[in-house]
Amino acid sequence: MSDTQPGRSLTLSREALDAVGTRLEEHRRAIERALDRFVAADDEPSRQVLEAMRHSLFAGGKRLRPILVLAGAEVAGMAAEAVLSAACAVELIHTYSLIHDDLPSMDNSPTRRGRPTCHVLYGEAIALLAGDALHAYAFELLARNAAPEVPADRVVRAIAELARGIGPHGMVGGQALDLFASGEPLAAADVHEIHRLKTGSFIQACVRIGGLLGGAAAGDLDALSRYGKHVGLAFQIVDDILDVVGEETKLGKGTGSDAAQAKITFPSVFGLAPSRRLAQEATAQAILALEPLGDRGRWLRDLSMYLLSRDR
Ligand code: GRG
Repeated sequence: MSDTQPGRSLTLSREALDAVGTRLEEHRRAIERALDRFVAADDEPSRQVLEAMRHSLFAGGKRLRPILVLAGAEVAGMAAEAVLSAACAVELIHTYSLIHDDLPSMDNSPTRRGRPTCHVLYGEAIALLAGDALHAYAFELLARNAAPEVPADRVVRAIAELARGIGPHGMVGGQALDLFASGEPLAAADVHEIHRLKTGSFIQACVRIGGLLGGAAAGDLDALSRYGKHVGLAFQIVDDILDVVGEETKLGKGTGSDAAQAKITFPSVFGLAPSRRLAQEATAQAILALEPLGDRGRWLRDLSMYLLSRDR
């Protein structure tokens, strides 16, 4: 994808892209190990619910949201290890949202990430409970953040941040608007609003949770908020574009599902080429937001460019 502002490149060199990929892989491994500890295979009164939770949790997700928690904390100078349980908490929330989104009463999806969805394997009741259990356990994990360098008042703010990002003023609100909007003619502002709530507010909360737990100064937190808002929008637009032009084997799901369900997406409302431009603009805005952070914003900047060029 090309630049949107003179002198400001949105394209990483091949070496820089590889370096981001390597770093993401390291983070992903650390998160997978922690998740495997936190949601252990033998640690639940209901074997079925636990199996269903683990089926969806260990299905090859990109772990973007936990990585953003770690990145937000890094900006504030906090080590990844100290916020690892919070990072895992947001992945539990993400997994709950996908399980519920796939249910027959919502998107009715038979596959996700190339595997049968939770309700297809375990039935609807267990899938609902697995989502509920992940949701509850996420808040338990966040509240139990045990690192001594993270004071309790920061944990309380992070809990409020997560609840806000995924509740009626965030992900759930956006999901409801999206469900009721399918097939309806919408104004451009409505499309932005649906996606800001459904995807953006949770992604923004993840970056802010890292910053809050790390004790970021007000100005830094403001930069992280603006970055999270724009990168969340760019992420959703690229997701919509990939549903039109992506490769099914890489995505682990069929493409064209949004169009088949008359979903409100950026390409369906604005067209493919304008959607690409919107994703570039949102990424440029995300990078601009990092300017006050100087070198401390470098990893988040590279990450936003990597996400713009992703193919899965
Ligand atoms: C059910 C309350 C409730 C909310 C559902 C997450 C969601 C809201 C709907 C899923 C459909 C969708 C495409 C949402 C946009 C967010 C998004 C791009 C989700 C996929 O996130 P990735 O790409 O997934 O990070 P992986 O598989 O990598 O974990």
